[in-house]
Amino acid sequence: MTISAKFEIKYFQYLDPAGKPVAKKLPKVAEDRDEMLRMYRMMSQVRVFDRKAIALQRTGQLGTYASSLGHEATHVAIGAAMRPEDAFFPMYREYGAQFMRGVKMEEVLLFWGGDERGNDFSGPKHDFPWCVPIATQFHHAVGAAMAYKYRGEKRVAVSVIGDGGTSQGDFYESLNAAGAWQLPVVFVIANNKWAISVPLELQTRCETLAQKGIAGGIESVQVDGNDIIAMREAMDTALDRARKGKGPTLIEAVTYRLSDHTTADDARRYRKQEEVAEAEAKEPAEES
Ligand SMILES: Cc1ncc(C[n+]2csc(CCOP(=O)(O)OP(=O)(O)O)c2C)c(N)n1
Ligand SMILES: [Mg+2]
Repeated sequence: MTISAKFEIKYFQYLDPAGKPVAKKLPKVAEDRDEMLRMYRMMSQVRVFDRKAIALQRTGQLGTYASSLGHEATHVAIGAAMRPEDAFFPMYREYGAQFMRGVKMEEVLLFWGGDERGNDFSGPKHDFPWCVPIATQFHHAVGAAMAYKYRGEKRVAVSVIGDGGTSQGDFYESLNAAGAWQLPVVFVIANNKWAISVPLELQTRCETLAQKGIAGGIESVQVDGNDIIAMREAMDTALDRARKGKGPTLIEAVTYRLSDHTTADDARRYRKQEEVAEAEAKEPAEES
């Protein structure tokens, strides 16, 4: 017996849960005070927005709402790293990324209030609208990336999927096509440990979600999704690779959904308060 192939998944983390550096050398972005402030400011803003949106729903002024509580570092780093000419293919809770790209808070509220004009949001017109059919946004991103490669444009398609979404056929098909054709696309898995009431351990027997990209021949990494520096560095590296024609990257951002799935859910019915408390201690935008 010989070994045909061997793989490993690297894990990137620069900050501990208290925000103290754990690595000897930090990436360059950590020295850019203005950029770090821009990202932290947005993490705070999106958290305040989130609280307000839930209050609006609870008082009957918003139809329903998918919270982004706990995902702030993952989302903000995505939006902060992208260029305007790149295209973003969201799912339904990545407001931090979208605000960074010029989407307005009132446009998110219009959408969740059932007004389709919310989908005609500010920011780059080539960005895609919110996508509720799980995992289909990965196909859209692959299609756009194919066009960029065909036309020789130095643009990157970026999409986000949940841990639950990685069980969908669309997810695997997208990884396969992007790997086979070496497309300029960055796939981010926001692994928040839950797909509504289904915990990650019932979703898959994979040790990491990042390793799902290996089968597609894709550069695949796992990152502390609550660490804005690690997330930003992973995005910068992936976008740079894609722009240089070096192909796609899959980033698994390990985070936690601190909220209910949406305002139509009550997570207390299916998960333990101790687990949530443990995750709260590691959340990315601690309020004092
Ligand atoms: C194709 C499809 N099947 C089922 C649903 C219903 N649904 C909405 S959200 C969701 C769970 C998604 O979980 P995950 O991918 O982990 O994303 P999260 O909401 O945790 O960010 C499901 C099954 C859907 N929207 N689309
Ligand atoms: Mg999830």
